[in-house]
Amino acid sequence: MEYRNYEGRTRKEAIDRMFAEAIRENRLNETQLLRVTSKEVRRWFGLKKDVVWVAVASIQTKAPRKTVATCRDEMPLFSQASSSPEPVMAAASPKQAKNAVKEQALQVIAEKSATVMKNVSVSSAESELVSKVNKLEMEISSLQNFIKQELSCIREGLVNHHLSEEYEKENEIVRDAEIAKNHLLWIEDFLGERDFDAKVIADILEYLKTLKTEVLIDKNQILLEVKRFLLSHLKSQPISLENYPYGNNILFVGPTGVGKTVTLVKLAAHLAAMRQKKMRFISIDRYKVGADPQLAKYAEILRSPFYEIKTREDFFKLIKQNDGSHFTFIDTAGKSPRDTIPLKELSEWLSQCDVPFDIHLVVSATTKPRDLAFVVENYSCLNFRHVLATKLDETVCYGSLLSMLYRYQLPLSFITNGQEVPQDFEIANIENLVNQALK
Ligand SMILES: Nc1nc2c(ncn2[C@@H]2O[C@H](COP(=O)(O)OP(=O)(O)O)[C@@H](O)[C@H]2O)c(=O)[nH]1
Ligand SMILES: [Mg+2]
Repeated sequence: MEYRNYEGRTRKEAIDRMFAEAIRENRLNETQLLRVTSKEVRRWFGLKKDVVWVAVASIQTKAPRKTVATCRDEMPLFSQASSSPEPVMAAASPKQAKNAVKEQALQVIAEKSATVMKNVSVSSAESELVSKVNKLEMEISSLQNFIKQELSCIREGLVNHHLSEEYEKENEIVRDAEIAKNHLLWIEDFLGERDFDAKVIADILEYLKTLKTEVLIDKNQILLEVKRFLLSHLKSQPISLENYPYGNNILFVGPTGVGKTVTLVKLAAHLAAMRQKKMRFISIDRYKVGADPQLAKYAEILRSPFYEIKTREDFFKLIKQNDGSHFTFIDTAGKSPRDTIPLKELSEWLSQCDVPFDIHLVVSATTKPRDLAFVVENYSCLNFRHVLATKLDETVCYGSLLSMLYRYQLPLSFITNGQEVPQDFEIANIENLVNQALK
């Protein structure tokens, strides 16, 4: 490889010169322009500044082709010498002839060594090029390997990342499912501790299992769902004391000692006394145990008539007789809810009267779920319209009462939460009760 500079006053001139020379020397293909640069030169003893453009070209030195002539050149010295067209015989004397041959031989040797030198320089440039190409090839292949390795690393990394994400997700699902399962056990215990009935708990769990795991992994959300479930499944009933819509003959039934008599007076005080309505009290005593003296006393305080009834005839007569009372409050005295005969009798009494009765089944909130169910079933022959719950102040577990209302789809009319007459008495608010029950 050879490098040459071509100068010109312009860039074009420098390049043109390079091409002109290449054409002249018939080596256009071997000439390659490497770069064109400009430089400053000073002429006229440094007085004038000029810009000169320099084109730098590389010239590929060709390996000489093996022509017939070069083959001949490569032939052994003496054979070439013998085939030389120059006749050695032209010498004047043998000595001269000998010298001539010697001279000719020297000339051939000189020519030959020049050719060899030329070939040596060509072949060294070639081998340099070949080694450079080899080196480049090696570099390219090592680069390719490097890229391949890097790509496979990246691919592997991506796959691993994806797999670990999937694994994490699966783990999370399994973990959440486990938490949800534990929370279902927790809510089961929670409701059981608050006296909810097993059947109601089973229904609540069945509902909860239909919800998404996201809900079930959060205890507060579970409580909200239980509340929602209960509120949507409990029967509610609008009650107003100012405009009581269920009739004027109000009858309380229920087990002994739950607070019927006291609560009847409380209701009378709110419903009639506060509204300045005339009222009367009747006590039905089927067991001949004697009417509750409390009721007679309260009737006296409220300046209202009080009647104690022991026979059906007396009852019919009294119900038919109108003494001008706006409300009739009827109390019942009993021994035990197991004794169903008097309940059936009372049911007949009521059905044989033409008057409609607004019957409240009075139960204590402290009663166990099974006992409450038993009471409801025994008193069902009386077709009571509502349940009235007493003694809410004596328990913190309203599960039993709510379970009964849920199972039998009964509405709650009033609640009492203390012995004070008439204060400890309220219209039932199911939402409040559910909130309290789930505390
Ligand atoms: N702590 C509490 N005691 C009540 C409540 N209601 C009634 N009682 C009491 O329960 C007892 C029985 O009441 P009573 O009216 O005679 O029941 P009855 O046999 O069903 O007529 C009485 O001592 C009442 O004062 C209440 O809401 N809370
Ligand atoms: Mg009583």
